[in-house]
Amino acid sequence: MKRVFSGVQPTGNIHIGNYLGALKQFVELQDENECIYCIVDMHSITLPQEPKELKKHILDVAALYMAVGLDPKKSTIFVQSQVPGHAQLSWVLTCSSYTGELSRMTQFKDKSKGKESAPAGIFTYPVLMAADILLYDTDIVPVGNDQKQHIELCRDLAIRINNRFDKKVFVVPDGRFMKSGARIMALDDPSAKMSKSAPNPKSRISLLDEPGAIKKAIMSATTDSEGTIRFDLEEKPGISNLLNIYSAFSGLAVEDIEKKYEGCGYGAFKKDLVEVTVDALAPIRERFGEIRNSKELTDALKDGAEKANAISEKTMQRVYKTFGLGI
Ligand code: ATP
Ligand code: LTN
Repeated sequence: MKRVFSGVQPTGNIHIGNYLGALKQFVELQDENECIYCIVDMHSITLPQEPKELKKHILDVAALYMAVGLDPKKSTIFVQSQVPGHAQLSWVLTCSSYTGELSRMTQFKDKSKGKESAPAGIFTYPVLMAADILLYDTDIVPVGNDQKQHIELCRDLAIRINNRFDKKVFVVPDGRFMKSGARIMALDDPSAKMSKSAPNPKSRISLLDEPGAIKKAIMSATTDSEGTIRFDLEEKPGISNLLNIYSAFSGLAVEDIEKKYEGCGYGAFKKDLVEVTVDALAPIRERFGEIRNSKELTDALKDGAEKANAISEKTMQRVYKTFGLGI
């Protein structure tokens, strides 16, 4: 059985990019693997969060994990800050990281914009992510495409430390990416990734959006003037993004969807995509409502933190011993 680990930040409304790129894989993997899914609240404070909002968002993400189909009997679900091992291992890994490699991370460059006042947390963010993964001897990390560089860094750190001590201190993990959901683009600008923080709410579809909001976002999505439904990332990024979303929600191959809509206009295609999306999200919204304020949710997180701590403590003993820390 392989060990799977991944995390989502509690920074706002989870959108269909997060779902199709990451959460959908979480569910697929839970039957055949030992899965550990984290709500990475310590990552979220790399940028200031309003404490009350953060508390709410942590439980929102946990409830969404369960609403999309994660079963706490099969998967371990917990909140990162409840397991001290993440911060402990992060420091050890920080001391094995190079400032050069961290300054080359595209997410750091995008978010810091070269400013002296950029928080140091955005610089060391990928090290904390590597700690999350290595703490659990993870084999597989299901994520969206935007995390490829961070996974590479995590692998480099594991290999570097294993080589230094000439033994397998850490398992070297592999990323896992979806075929049609790995990179969902913004609906209003298909050159940018769909994001929780973009100012235009019509740029994204959140998992808890009402059918009316879903319709508005899809019907106003940016396309092109050619009028044919054809997958072409270079020439037709808007339509290609909608085809990806259609494919990921319906399970149909992109080629089959192209055939289905041969000779049809964008209006008809978009109308059907609204239906496909609304149908896919309705059960998630319903289950979220049932679970969000339940004892089932808080019990699952308590149980998850206990299980995670048990694994984490073992790893930290091994790591401290390897590095000669403690007495
Ligand atoms: P955002 O940029 O949307 O604010 P994020 O990427 O900073 O979110 P998370 O919420 O932690 O941060 O992402 C959770 C998971 O969703 C990650 O595996 C990430 O790769 C994936 N993901 C985020 N955006 C997209 C997207 N547009 N398409 C596919 N996967 C995505
Ligand atoms: N960096 C990720 C969130 C994240 C994560 C992780 C993903 C934090 N720790 C460990 C997978 C494994 C993001 O911003 N999307």
